[in-house]
Amino acid sequence: MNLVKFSILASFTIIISGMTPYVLAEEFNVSIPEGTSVRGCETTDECYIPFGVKINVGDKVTWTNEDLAFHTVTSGNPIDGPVDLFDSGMFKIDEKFSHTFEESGNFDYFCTLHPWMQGTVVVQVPIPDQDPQNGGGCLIATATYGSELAPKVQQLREMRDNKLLQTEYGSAFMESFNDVYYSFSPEIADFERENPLFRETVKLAITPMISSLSILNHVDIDSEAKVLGYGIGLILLNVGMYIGVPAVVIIGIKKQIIKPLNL
Ligand SMILES: [Cu+2]
Repeated sequence: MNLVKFSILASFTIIISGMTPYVLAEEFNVSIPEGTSVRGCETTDECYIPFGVKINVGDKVTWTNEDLAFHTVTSGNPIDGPVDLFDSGMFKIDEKFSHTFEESGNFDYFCTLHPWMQGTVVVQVPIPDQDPQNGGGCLIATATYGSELAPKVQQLREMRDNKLLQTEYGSAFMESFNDVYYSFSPEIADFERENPLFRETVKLAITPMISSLSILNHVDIDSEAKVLGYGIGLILLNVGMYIGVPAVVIIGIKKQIIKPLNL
């Protein structure tokens, strides 16, 4: 029963969403150049180089102290003070400090010893690859249908790129969806590869959903209201298919079993 619930939940999420590419975590380097312990670097934003880095959720930033003085890399800003996210403490020449960013957002940091030293890390949810040649495939759908080139997977990708990502609601949805999806899809995809029975279960579970999504490929979605309307419509349709129909069947079976007992 748990497996069934799990499959339904998993398939729901995939389907409604489309697909998410799997992006490997990267490391970004920031240097603390020589001379930053004296004011001046802040006028050219060169106390941390680069003073701003843009990364994806899951990426790591490594700071290297290339100055002769001690410095810190402390989340927060000199006006409001440190924020409890990361803090290198004092580190000296050639020492490194790393932090992996697990959430999206803008994170300012500064040096507590030299408050003019400020930098920022912008962490974003990975944006799906728009290149159809190597557009990221949904991990689960790909594992389920065996290949990124399988028609069902292609269908999901097209829907994501041509419909969802063209609208604000759609993009916003994909962004929050990616946050959740990333947290479990690699495990499910791996499990599917090792377990053919599970793969068949997922396939059985998600096929009706993907088919219902194909409606989107045949309608014009040119406004925010429409994407919202079709989105809600599809969710309701799927709730009906996946919860309504089984519920009716189960209630029916229960009645049949209970009736004789009542006699
Ligand atoms: Cu410093």
